[in-house]
Amino acid sequence: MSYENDNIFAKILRGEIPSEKLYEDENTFVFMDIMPRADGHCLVIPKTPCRNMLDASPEQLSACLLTVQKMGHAVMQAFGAEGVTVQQFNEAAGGQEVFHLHYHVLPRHAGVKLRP
Ligand code: DGP
Repeated sequence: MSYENDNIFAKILRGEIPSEKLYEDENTFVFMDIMPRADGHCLVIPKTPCRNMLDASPEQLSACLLTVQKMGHAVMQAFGAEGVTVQQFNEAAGGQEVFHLHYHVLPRHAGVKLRP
């Protein structure tokens, strides 16, 4: 499976459609999910083309996971969360809808379920 430049997250990276940016560094970009399943639900993506985790280079994987960790700490502090769930989907059969690698970072509170 190849990378397609017209996916929605590529358009966000190019500034062609708006997003609510939380964080950015040389290699990664973080923005709020448009359909949040928890307050503070955000997405971590690499700035370079990558279809999903199966397609990722070691550099893309490590950059994303370092930013996921950073955002985990940040959302726990910002949203008073007691934990963080990290989700990541690969290919349509694996639940992926947008074909640019992304990690969901979901602040969690004890006893509160994720919204569908
Ligand atoms: P998935 O590929 O299954 O991990 O789901 C894609 C996620 O991306 C889903 O939680 C909704 C989010 N999303 C889809 N389109 C947009 C968009 O245009 N802007 C933002 N901020 N998020 C989007």
